[in-house]
Amino acid sequence: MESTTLIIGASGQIGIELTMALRQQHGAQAVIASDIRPTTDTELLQGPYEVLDVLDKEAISACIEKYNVREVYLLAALLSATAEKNPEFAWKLNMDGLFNVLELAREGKLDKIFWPSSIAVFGPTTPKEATPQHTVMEPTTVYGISKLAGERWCAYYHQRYGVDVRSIRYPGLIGYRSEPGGGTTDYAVDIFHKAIETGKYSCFLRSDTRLPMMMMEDAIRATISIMEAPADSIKERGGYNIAGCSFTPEELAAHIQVEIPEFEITYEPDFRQAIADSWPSSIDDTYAARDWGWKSKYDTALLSTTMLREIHKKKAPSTVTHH
Ligand code: AKB
Repeated sequence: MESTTLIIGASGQIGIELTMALRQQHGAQAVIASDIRPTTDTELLQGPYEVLDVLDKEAISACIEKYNVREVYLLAALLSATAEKNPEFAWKLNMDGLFNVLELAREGKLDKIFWPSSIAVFGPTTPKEATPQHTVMEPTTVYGISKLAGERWCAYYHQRYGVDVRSIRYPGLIGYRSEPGGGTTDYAVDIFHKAIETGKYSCFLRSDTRLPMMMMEDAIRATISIMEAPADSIKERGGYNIAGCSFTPEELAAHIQVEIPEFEITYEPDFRQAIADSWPSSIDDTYAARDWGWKSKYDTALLSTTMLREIHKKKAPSTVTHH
């Protein structure tokens, strides 16, 4: 049987798009999508789909055997805002899920793993501008703590057992195909939907909160390129900084107003403000550029026009205007 790739957490914001991209590249049967619940998503059902709990190591092992899986993308996790509401479960899910997959690789059942880290590994004592690859890391959220610990475990499994695990510190990801799920950067997706649906948006972060962000297409390209890079070019076995663009809610609103002049934004910061305040505002990604050729394509203006155009298309397929 041909070897296959397993995506755990395929129904999530990154999972859906990554499944589509990898199936496009390798064929639908070569990519096994899985998540904790059954799906009705027609994209995910284009190829094999399994109900799989990342906390059930035996079930993952059986799935690996059934499909001759050699590569795993482990995307199941609680994101920053949701994790703060249930810290104990967030720690369990984010850490035990990773251990299960790292252990299966150590046992020789997998050749390669992708595990997502995040800008949440940084904290208030980290330099905020052009945050370097190697710097002070004192995260204050349970999500950030789990990502930092996860990075260290990935590096440990690589160094001690030779496990080929690769990771990226994603910034906020902005896409039009899938909904974000419980992150602090989610406003930058919701704002486009609300701008088109109602012309108004109430933002849960302050107007001047600058955060690192990235168009989903860039993020998927980064994920596939780090996984395709030769093993000896991957020097960082924790997580790589990657940069897309950085903006504040006020700046993003101004970009939207270029195309929807009547768009109005108001601000009602909630508990997510403190999370955002602890994160960098921009990222230095020279290590990713040097080691595996990373370069982003989307600036804030292109991100904004792409989001508006594509969401419009989805909502009113017959009245599309192409910019
Ligand atoms: C979140 O906001 O929790 C995520 C992230 C930056 O990891 N989007």
